[in-house]
Amino acid sequence: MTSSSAASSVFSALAPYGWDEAWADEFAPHEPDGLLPGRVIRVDRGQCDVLTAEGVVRADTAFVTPHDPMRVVCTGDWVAVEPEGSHPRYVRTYLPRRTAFVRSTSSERSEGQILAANIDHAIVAVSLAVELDLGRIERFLALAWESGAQPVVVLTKADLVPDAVTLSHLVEDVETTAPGVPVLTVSATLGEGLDVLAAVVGGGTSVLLGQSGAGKSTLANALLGEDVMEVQAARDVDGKGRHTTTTRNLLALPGGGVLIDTPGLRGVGLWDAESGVGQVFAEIEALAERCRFHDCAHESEPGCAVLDAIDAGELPERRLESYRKLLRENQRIVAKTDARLRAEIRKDWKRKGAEGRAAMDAKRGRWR
Ligand SMILES: Nc1nc2c(ncn2[C@@H]2O[C@H](COP(=O)(O)OP(=O)(O)OP(=O)(O)O)[C@@H](O)[C@H]2O)c(=O)[nH]1
Ligand SMILES: [Mg+2]
Ligand SMILES: [Zn+2]
Repeated sequence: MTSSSAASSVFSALAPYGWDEAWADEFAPHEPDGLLPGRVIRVDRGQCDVLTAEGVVRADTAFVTPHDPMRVVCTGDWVAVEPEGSHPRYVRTYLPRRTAFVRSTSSERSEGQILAANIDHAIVAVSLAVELDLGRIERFLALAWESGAQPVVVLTKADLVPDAVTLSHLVEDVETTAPGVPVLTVSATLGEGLDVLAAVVGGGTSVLLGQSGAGKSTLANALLGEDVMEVQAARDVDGKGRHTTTTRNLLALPGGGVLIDTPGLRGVGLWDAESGVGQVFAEIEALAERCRFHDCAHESEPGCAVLDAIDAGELPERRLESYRKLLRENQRIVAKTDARLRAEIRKDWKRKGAEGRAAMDAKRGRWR
């Protein structure tokens, strides 16, 4: 095969998984070494499945698994893998990430864990079958904004909400909690709202995030049009069941777009997410610009526009409390982690993310 026809066969094999000119350029320096480009579709202990032009390759990640958990290859990464014939086949490197969803493994420790890389949409699935926890949604959204992807909230199991008025109030509550974030309502059971969701995930890579039992895998199957992901046994609507999905899996959708399903998260700790927190509470940050004092803490200062808004009933007090709580938690984590390490980890994807998004916006006039 000539090198140009090899390149075009790589392109046609990988394009459904998100390969583009920019990734090809990024990969070019590895070509002379005979390495193959591919996307990580799933990772488990020391091994991963990489989708390449030769099909799915089982590869060893020892080369790219240093002690730093943030440097571990993760689902959604584009990697350079060794050619056929080497045993084992190692992943030699991963290409600089455009975006990444990172959380702290717990609020006590300051270790970051990457849940998905190179995502365009971070979809937070929230079950309407249980009481809404707005604070948890805000926490997910802070990390979603921080990832560099566009956050989207999907309210699932709408069929379990008794009536339309209740449903519209729930949607409203979430909308005021998520400025700048599209809020979709779906019922996989009734097949409602799926077309809107399909349109969102039809471009780029989306990751489904949220608690166990939120209905992520059910949505993945609905979007795929076939049952690929295992779904929790019926009648478990309280979200406390066992985790059904245990690995993160990347799937190419028939109508275009790529979806990453993830195991449910009981909780997500913030990890270096100050700007993400700011975006979740955009209306508070906008009000704060109008406070009399630049360093206003919105506690009892005169001329505080934030407190005025609360008094006027325009800003729920809960929002201000939640904002403070998340900022404090974030500061605690930041104080415990190495600033140089954080900067280094972020460097690539902050730059790539901006470039990638600009390219995408230009390509298809985005709705963000
Ligand atoms: N009534 C109703 N039930 C749903 C709907 N979507 C999902 N469910 C049910 O909710 C339960 C959990 O769904 P899953 O898709 O397994 O949830 P998950 O978020 O993937 O859970 P984990 O993999 O554990 O994180 C299953 O019993 C589904 O049948 C819906 O639209 N309506
Ligand atoms: Mg699942
Ligand atoms: Zn103020």
